[in-house]
Formats: sequence, C-alpha cells, structure tokens
Amino acid sequence: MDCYLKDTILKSNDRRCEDAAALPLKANMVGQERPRSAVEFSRMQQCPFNKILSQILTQPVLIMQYPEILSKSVGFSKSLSLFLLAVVLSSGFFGCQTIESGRAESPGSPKRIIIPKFNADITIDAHLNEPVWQKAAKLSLAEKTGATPGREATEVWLWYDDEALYLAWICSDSDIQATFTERDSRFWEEEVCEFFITAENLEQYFELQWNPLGGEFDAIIDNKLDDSGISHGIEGHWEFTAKSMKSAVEVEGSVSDATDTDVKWQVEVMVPFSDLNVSTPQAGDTWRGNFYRFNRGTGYDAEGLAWSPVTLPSFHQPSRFGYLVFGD
Ligand SMILES: [Ca+2]
Ligand SMILES: [Ca+2]
Ligand SMILES: [Ca+2]
Repeated sequence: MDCYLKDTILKSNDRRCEDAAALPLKANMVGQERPRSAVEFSRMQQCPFNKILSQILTQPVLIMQYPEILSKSVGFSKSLSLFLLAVVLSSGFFGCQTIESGRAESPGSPKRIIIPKFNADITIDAHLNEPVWQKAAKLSLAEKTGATPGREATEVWLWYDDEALYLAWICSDSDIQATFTERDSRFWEEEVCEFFITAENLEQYFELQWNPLGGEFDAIIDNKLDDSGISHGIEGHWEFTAKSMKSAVEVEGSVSDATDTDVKWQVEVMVPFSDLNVSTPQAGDTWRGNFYRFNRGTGYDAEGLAWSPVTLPSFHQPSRFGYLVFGD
C-alpha cells in the first residue's frame, strides 16, 4: 500500500512506544488471543501480587494447580495454599480496583464511549435536523497524541439501530481544501475524516473515509502486530466496497478557495452492520475503533486529529483504538 500512512507506519517500526504501560499486550486467555487493555497492564505493573496474577492471567489453568505448586515448593498444606491463593486473588482484583479506576481516566488512556440505540427514521442528506441526532453520543477530536486541542473543532455524533451505525461529523474549517471525488482516492492528502472499526480483531479492521466533496473510501486493513501491540506493516485491501453504506456531505463555505473564510463541512453517514460482515451488536458488546481527521489550511501544517490518542506517527495503531460500547 503505497501511501502516506504506510510510509509513516514503516518509519514508526523503528521506534518503540514511549508509553509502554499504555500498550495492550496479548494474553492467551483460555486458548484465545485477547488484547490486554492498558488498564489491565498498568494494574498488573502496580499490583503487589503482580507475578502471581500475571501467571494466572496468562495461564488460567494455574488457578487449579496453584495450591499444589505452593504445597510442593514451600511445604504449605493444600488447605493453607488454597487460603493464600484466595487472599492473593481478592487482593489482586479488589485491592487494585482503585488503581484501575484512576488509570482509566488518565489523559493518555484509550477512550471509551457508550453508543445509544434508537429506533428512528432519518434521511442521509447531511442535514442533522432529525431529533434523534440530539440524543446521540457526542465525542470530539484533539491533536492525535491528545496533548493539545485541535486548531479547529471536530465533533462526531453516534447512535445505532438494528440495521446500522450512524455517524455525523461536524468539522469546523476556515479553509476547506479538497479536489478528490473518486471512490478510494488518497483523501488523506487533503481534507478527510476517517473511521477505523473492528468488532474484535485488532489485526484486521475496516477503514472508512469521507471528504468535503462527497468522496468515500472503504478498505479492509490487515495490520501485523507484535506481542507489544507495535505494527510491523499494514496491507490495505482497497477493493473492498461497503456496498450499502450511505453518506452525504454539506459544506458551509467554498471548497478549494483560500481567498475567503469557510465555516465547516459536515457528513451524515449510515454504516450497515452487514457491510462490516457482522450481525447487529447486542447491548454491552464492545468494539474497538477510532475517529481521525486531517485538517489542512493555507499557512498551516497538516494537522492529524484523533479521538483516542495515538502514540506513534501513524493512525494505524489499533492497540490505541478506543472502546465502543453498544448501549441499550
Ligand atoms: Ca439527515
Ligand atoms: Ca474500496
Ligand atoms: Ca481545512
């Protein structure tokens, strides 16, 4: 995939994340590869019983074997070993709960949002005048590391029904620069908003994009991650088409005319679950995803914006995707 994103991610492969505690690791949980959250990782690092917890988290079968291991290694009776194990587990899971709560709110942590479910008929026409939009979950983007606000505001509104996920992007923009209109253009070289989404697998996710001229991009991305969540290269399958996806854009201003001052561009989107090859999520299901934007303007450097902060140059850092929780 010969593109800016690939270039940046290849450069990033020579780096290691400065915020190692924020990187999810993979743990083999009951035979399944499961990404370990930043919260879990930091809790293990700070927990006084981290070694025992670490072994149990990575090898759950040890829960049953631990009393025997203790009795053989240090001569404890099995009943005493069982009692100690109970103490360790309760200390680990309950004693460290305060740390988990605190870390989850720290500025660099992956974000989390609850997406509400509604039954409402809307028209995908870029006008957000249907009442349901006022009840949608709302999030905002910042400079992609989360260190500073964006130069101009970006909001995303979200809700879902049995059929689809609905997104609205409101991109404040005093200078809208865009020329691409064809599907799967290199929109990231101009103005673009981007949605990366996966139901569960961080190594394969959908990348969807929209631009101020009504352009759409859809691809499936394979991202090879190591055990530390660092990408070792991506492959984009641009031939993928979200066949039933609908979007509409409205511009308040003039595109590609830097002599005047624009106001914003906004996009209304319906992403059917069938296009993502999944059935309707159930209340409580948690997906991973992120929202990005490139904002450009005469006299300014291109600005990469994100909802859930990333720590590497590329947007393709799925270990930093936020948590999208489907509500009732
Ligand atoms: Ca509408
Ligand atoms: Ca495509
Ligand atoms: Ca702009």
